[in-house]
Amino acid sequence: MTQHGPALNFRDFLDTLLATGDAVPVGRPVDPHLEAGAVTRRAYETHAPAPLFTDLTTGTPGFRLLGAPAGMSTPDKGAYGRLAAHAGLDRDATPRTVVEKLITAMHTAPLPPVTVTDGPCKENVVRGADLDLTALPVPLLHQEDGGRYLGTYGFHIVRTPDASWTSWSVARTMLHGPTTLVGPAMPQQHLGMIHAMWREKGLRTPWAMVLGAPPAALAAAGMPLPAHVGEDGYVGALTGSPVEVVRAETHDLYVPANAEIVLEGYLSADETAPEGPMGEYHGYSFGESRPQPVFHVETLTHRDRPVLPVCVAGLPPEENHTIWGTMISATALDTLRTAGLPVDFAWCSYEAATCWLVVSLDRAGLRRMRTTERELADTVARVLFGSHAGWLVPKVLLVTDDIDITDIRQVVWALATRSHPGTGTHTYPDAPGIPLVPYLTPEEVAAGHGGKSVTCCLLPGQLDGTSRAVTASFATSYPPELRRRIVAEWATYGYR
Ligand SMILES: Cc1cc2nc3c(=O)[nH]c(=O)nc-3n(C[C@H](O)[C@H](O)[C@H](O)COP(=O)(O)O)c2cc1C
Ligand SMILES: [Mn+2]
Repeated sequence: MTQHGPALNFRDFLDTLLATGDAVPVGRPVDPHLEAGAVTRRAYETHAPAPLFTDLTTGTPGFRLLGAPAGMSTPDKGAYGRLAAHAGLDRDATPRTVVEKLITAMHTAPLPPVTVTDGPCKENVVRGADLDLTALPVPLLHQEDGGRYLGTYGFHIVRTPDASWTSWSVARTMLHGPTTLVGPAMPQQHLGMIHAMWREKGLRTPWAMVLGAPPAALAAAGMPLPAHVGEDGYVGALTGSPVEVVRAETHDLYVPANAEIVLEGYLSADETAPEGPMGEYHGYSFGESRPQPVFHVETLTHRDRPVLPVCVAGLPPEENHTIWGTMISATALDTLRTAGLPVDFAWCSYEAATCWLVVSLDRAGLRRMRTTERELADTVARVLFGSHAGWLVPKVLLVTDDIDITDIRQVVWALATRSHPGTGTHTYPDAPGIPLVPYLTPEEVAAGHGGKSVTCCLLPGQLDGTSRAVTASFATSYPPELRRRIVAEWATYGYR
């Protein structure tokens, strides 16, 4: 018996998407070389269902690809339906419901995984001379890419040498050879931290990568939870059920038992190879490769007719925005609240490509702070930019809670009408940040800090409650009784 349900079983997640029409079985042969990526790209950009490619023109027969596993849908289907399923919620869940559930789970006791002796991920075990990753239908996602990417929607599993901390984290991996992959392990990310611990001992890092993982596990692995917090126990807290894991074939790491595909091996201590370029989350490809660590695969295990999920990074919305951005929103909101700031909500607008976080402030709480704009911006910067999640966020926008920050039109209106071009933006050149941000100078990239800001979208007087501004809109400019009647009788005005 393996555990079921869309949040804890990728195959069930896929079946639910197919049943609701939010995934489509692609009924024609498709080439993994660019064609699957192009179809997936178009699906993201038109909010179309996730394409399930079952008939691939190259690669080991039986393997399938699922593009856009957490792409956006059209509102009639539940725009955030695929995201919501990752958090164990119904298709019609709002961003706020998802984020609050993620935060509640952060304050719930971890529910560690349970070990089972067998699972669907062991239906096929490939090793030795039979192992050739290059024979799999690994897609070339964009014509600019420096290689074929196997791991775009999977997570790494590593454990500290003292076994006190197991980390599940999402980061991309590119094919390098028949049994090798190459990909980033940044020192600020937990994969890089744990890799450094093994390297210091002169040892290679036991490693596994899970593809087609339980969606809740993938989401947790894309979430900047603090160091030494196990994402595996967080998934249990989030879903209310411990994840079923099974021992790897090659070493003592444990992997989700119902995963579609598992790669087992090690991360070599010092070996690197060129990786990239790849079309990335910010919406650009920079046309150069960088040396990154090499991952050695000793064993491949997979389900029958396995499904490889594929994220084709680029212009929003794709999973770096819908999953990563939402997970950053939750951890950042929790950090700001815990610091005692009067924060209503925090949201990485998908349209901003995980390059900004909008924070809405409770108006009464803001007045009680008796603060200045400068002080407020500095406090937010200090609290946020010093955190693991805040390292990922280059720009912050502050607005009051009359703005629904999950509606980009309202955010644009606030940014245009409330932030002063001369005094509204406060910069933090010493704050450390992720070096992948497109506008950073080479000097800032090398230094590891700079290019970070807090923009206050606050009208004069909004801090002390003396602002005379009243929004002119349907919601605010008419008596409630009149609005209710108009809505109820809308068709009688000639509207269908
Ligand atoms: C689809 C997707 C792709 C991602 N790709 C990378 C990546 O290539 N490198 C990286 O450092 N982080 C990547 N991330 C973000 C990390 O998963 C995220 O920052 C997470 O917090 C890292 O785990 P850690 O906090 O345990 O280090 C990606 C996230 C998602 C959802
Ligand atoms: Mn972590």
